[in-house]
Amino acid sequence: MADRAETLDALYAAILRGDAKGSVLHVAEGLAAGVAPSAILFEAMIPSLEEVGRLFESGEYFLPEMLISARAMRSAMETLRPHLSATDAPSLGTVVLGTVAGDIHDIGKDMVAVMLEGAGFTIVDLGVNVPAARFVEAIREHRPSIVGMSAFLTTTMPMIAATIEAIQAAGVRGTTRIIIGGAPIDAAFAEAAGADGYAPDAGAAARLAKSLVASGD
Ligand code: B1M
Repeated sequence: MADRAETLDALYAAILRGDAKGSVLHVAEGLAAGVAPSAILFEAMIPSLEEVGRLFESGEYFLPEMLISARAMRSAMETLRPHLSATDAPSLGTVVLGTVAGDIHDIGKDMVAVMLEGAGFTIVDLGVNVPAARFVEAIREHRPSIVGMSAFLTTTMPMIAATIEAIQAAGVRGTTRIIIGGAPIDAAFAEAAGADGYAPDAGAAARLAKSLVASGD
């Protein structure tokens, strides 16, 4: 049987070359060998996609390579997800989550969904390219404790502020807390956009959501 480091290296390499079958196999291999699901995610899967981003930036990867690596990541996530979010605790409340208009990246947003679910929230995932009006509609329908928005492109960051404005203009913000994230987002942007909080990664998003619900802030 392959050891921990070999399995994580093989998974990293499989996502990098866009090998979906291999990615699934190595996740299963890691789980069977007792590697913690969070280690599989944070030590192999995420670093591999970060490398994909670097290769794209340096012109060594093009859109098709980025796409097939993303597909391999998705397949691996499908296998890993049940092991990350195993909780029978009563719901801490509802989180409405989505990637803002103009942006179709969803891997990071899906990880946030998995971690929030694992922390005990009920998730209403609006998907990607979500117009402001759809967030407003979902708040009316689901009365969430938290609304979470992701933006992954510098060009779609302004849609976060626009969506928050639309939520306020529609008079539905009430006690709903808005948290945001995505690679180009930081705390200063979150404050300027009128969000209640920002988290740099999925684990931090779950901790932030829990603390906002607990404090009633
Ligand atoms: Co895109 N892409 N992409 N892409 N892509 C990036 C984001 C980019 C940084 C690559 C690069 O140049 N290095 C770059 C953006 C540059 C910029 O804006 N300055 C980029 C570009 C340019 C583009 C296109 C414009 C390319 C083109 O068409 N020429 C295009 C845009 C399409 C669009 O949205 N309109 C595009 C398309 C694509 C694919 C479709 C091929 C694919 C997406 C597949 C998918 O998501 N289903 C793709 C991919 C895979 C990437 C990279 C390589 C990986 C993204 C990813 O999944 N990362 C990415 C480079 C990179 O990130 N290194 C890149 C892993 C993920 C775990 O991290 O997404 O940061 P991340 O999510 C984290 C945190 O941000 C945080 O938690 C997550 C988990 O820890 N987080 C939150 C996320 N949401 C949160 C919400 C919260 C809190 C925390 O609260 C609610």
